[in-house]
Amino acid sequence: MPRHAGAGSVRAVTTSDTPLVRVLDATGRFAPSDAAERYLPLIDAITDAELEQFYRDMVVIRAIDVQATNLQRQGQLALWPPSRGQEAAQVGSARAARAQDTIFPSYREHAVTRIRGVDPLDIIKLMRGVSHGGWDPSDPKNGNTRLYTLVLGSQALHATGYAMGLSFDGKSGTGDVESDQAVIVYYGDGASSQGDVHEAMVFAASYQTPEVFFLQNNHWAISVPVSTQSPVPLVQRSAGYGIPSIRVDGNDVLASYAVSRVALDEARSGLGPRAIEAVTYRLGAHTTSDDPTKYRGSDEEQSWAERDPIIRMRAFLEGRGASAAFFDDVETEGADAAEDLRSRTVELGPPPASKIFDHVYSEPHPLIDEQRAWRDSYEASFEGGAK
Ligand SMILES: Cc1ncc(C[n+]2csc(CCOP(=O)(O)OP(=O)(O)O)c2C)c(N)n1
Ligand SMILES: [Mg+2]
Repeated sequence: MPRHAGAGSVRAVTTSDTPLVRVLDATGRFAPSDAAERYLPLIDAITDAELEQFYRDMVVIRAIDVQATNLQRQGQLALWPPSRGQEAAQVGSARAARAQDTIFPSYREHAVTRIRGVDPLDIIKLMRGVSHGGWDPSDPKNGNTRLYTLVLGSQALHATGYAMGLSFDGKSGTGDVESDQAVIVYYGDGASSQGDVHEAMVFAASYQTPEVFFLQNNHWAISVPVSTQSPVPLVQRSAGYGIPSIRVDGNDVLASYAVSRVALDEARSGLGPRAIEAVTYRLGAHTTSDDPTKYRGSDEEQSWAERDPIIRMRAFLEGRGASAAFFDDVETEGADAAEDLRSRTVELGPPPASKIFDHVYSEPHPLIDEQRAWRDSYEASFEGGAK
């Protein structure tokens, strides 16, 4: 039983009577649960190329994630929040989103952001402290991906406000699935206890926003287990606001894709918000500043390692006859992406000191101009410039 400072006892979350959408079992066998029934036509329509893409996405982002973790350990980054273990939840939902949709991530959605077109180096810049935001959300190459948000749950309010705007502007609910827009917001089990998330759900339900709340229940909010957050499955929280809510095996990329696709298309068509609880697990540390051995046991980690989403999908693809050459090719792509990220990271260097004055105000400001001029003259007072 995990230890937790502050809680009298760790309660078990009652989950046995909550339907769970699952398509692949832990061994990669096609074994749909009862709750998966309505999604089977959609699953059947997934092409071989798409199946392989899901697997490729998961393997490549894991290689990038492991590389970034190593780069932090080697002093190249201030911090890294690993996504290892959560690839299926992220890849399935991100591949389900349509190009016109807007993504509001938390801070661990490395697979989501990459699928939308964000360069992982932009996340590195954020975690290295050389960029304030990481990327430009208005640049079309970033696929309508808003910035990472470290203030837990605040992105849910941003997403709901944005989704309300889509409705007001007639950019959603017209009946054209190819152009109607929807919003998907990512948050964690810990964030699900934040007031911001609840307020966002109240407004979403009141205004029937074109929005999907995508909760990755990775079982931990740093050292606090999900059983301390709630004695009932978290999917019941959104349901309590009248938002149709579904629980999915977040380590099953096919199930994650299907529930997200349906939820987003329902939301975009004017049926109102939807919520998904993706049950997954953070296999790594909370961030590189955390030591999970202080609060959870290796038995638990081991039992989830056996449900690794990548191993599961690989077994499924092998069962369908995917070639060894395909898997080799994916491994090579992952290794190349990781190596490319490493070399571009070490080339980044420090930001210019004057950058501290940028973006303090959106307009030029005399006080900032004065401070910048002072700093420039101070630097000039050193022979060869300030160190
Ligand atoms: C408003 C706010 N309170 C506290 C924190 C400190 N904090 C950062 S991450 C975290 C745990 C979040 O857990 P969860 O929502 O489950 O997401 P996960 O890290 O597991 O992906 C906490 C408490 C914060 N960033 N923002
Ligand atoms: Mg969590």
